[in-house]
Amino acid sequence: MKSLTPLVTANRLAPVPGGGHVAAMSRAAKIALAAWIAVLVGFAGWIVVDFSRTDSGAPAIGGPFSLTDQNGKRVTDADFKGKPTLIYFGFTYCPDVCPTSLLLMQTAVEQLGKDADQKVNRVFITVDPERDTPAALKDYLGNFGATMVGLTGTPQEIAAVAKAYRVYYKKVESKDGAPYLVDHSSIFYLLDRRGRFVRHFTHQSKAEDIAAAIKPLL
Ligand SMILES: [Cu+2]
Repeated sequence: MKSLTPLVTANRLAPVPGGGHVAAMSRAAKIALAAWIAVLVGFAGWIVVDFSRTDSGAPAIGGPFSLTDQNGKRVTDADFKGKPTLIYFGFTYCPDVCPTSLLLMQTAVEQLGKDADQKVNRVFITVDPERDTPAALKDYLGNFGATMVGLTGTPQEIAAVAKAYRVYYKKVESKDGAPYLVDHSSIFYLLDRRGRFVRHFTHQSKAEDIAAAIKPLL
């Protein structure tokens, strides 16, 4: 077991007297392993979204935007302050990922109580402004609860907000004359009451985990 001593030293865990060596070493090994897993998981997250940080230490995700909601009203990021916010980018013609994501968003918020949809902003921002007019968003979002906000804008406005949130999207023409699709990253952004990015989820996240992350922000 002495061969493990350098690991203990490297982690600055002094061996404890009275046979505590083994426990200390195994704890150090666990810490080292956990640190590695954190590094690997962090790296995997970085591939999905660039979580580079600003000088102030806050993640460089999000920022001001001005868009049009499903009722034709202009809204900005400031309109969502005061409540935690879940933002998802997608498009109404999306065959599977977006409906799955919007249902997950709804389920997560429902787990916070029956009037939780009044306490959490749920925002769907289209990456297909060409087809997703306010009327199209209104029609579509009616399937996912009354308080879901749908946002669209000019192609330039959508490009700007997608860039701020590090969202990838790309139009893909269909070969058989079917409506085009839009490849897009599938990420939920959780913002606190002041509109600051807290963390992200994907459509494979569990509703319970999303609800648990929102709860302390209420
Ligand atoms: Cu989609």
